[in-house]
Amino acid sequence: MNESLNQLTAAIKAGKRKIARSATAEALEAGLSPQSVLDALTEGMNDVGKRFKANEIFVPEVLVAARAMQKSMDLLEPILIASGIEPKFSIVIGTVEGDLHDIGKNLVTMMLKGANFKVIDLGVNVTAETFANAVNEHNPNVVGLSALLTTTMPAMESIVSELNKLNAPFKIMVGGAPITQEFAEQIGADGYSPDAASAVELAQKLCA
Ligand code: B1M
Repeated sequence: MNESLNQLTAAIKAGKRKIARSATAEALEAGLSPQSVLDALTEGMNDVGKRFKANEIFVPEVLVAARAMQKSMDLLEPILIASGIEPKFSIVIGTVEGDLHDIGKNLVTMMLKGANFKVIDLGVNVTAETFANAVNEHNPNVVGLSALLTTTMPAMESIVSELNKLNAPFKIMVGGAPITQEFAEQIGADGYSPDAASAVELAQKLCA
């Protein structure tokens, strides 16, 4: 592989923002394809996801890697769009109504972006109506709901129930500290994941 692409992958893994940006600029100036730069970036984030899942690294390291990824994406995204290379899959994501916790949801969002998902992040305290409007507007492959409070689990249930009434071909995935596989099944979600790395694997599975 080209030296600047190797450097980019290594910079993402180590969370080195400046190097990620300069390696991206170098690769693009050298005429390497935007897709090959994206692949190098995704390889770095994949590795971060695997190590996070294996408890070899923790939230701060993932956040630092995600910021390095963003520096690279700032340069890459306009070029990807101009070349017609669009993410294949999209996800609408948000923290459910009544719940203001977003650190975990943001981590999931960053990892999904690193896996080349288009992410429409609705933020926190998101009502069923806002989710439904976003589904109608963006026609996503997946809708992701996050909840951190036992008191907002009923909101998750009613949002899933409302979304399941929509006549659209998307899947619903849920997560957050109090959520379990059993709860996900009980409320009619299509999948549950316990952490950000598994969330990417689940989203990919739901899109397959
Ligand atoms: Co709050 N809070 N909090 N809080 N807070 C908890 C969750 C709590 C467990 C603390 C405690 O009492 N021990 C408790 C909930 C208890 C319960 O429900 N049983 C609690 C409470 C009670 C409250 C308030 C009610 C406190 C009060 O005001 N009396 C209040 C509620 C506000 C509201 O939401 N309406 C409140 C407020 C806050 C802050 C605003 C101060 C702040 C949030 C800041 C923010 O998010 N911007 C906060 C924080 C930081 C926490 C703790 C300390 C940390 C949560 C966190 O970010 N974890 C938390 C206690 C704890 O966990 N130690 C606590 C790190 C994050 C990376 O993990 O979010 O689990 P997590 O995300 C993981 C996975 O769950 C998964 O992937 C992520 C990454 O691996 N995941 C998904 C998450 N979403 C996913 C979605 C997916 C897939 C996977 O698919 C779509």
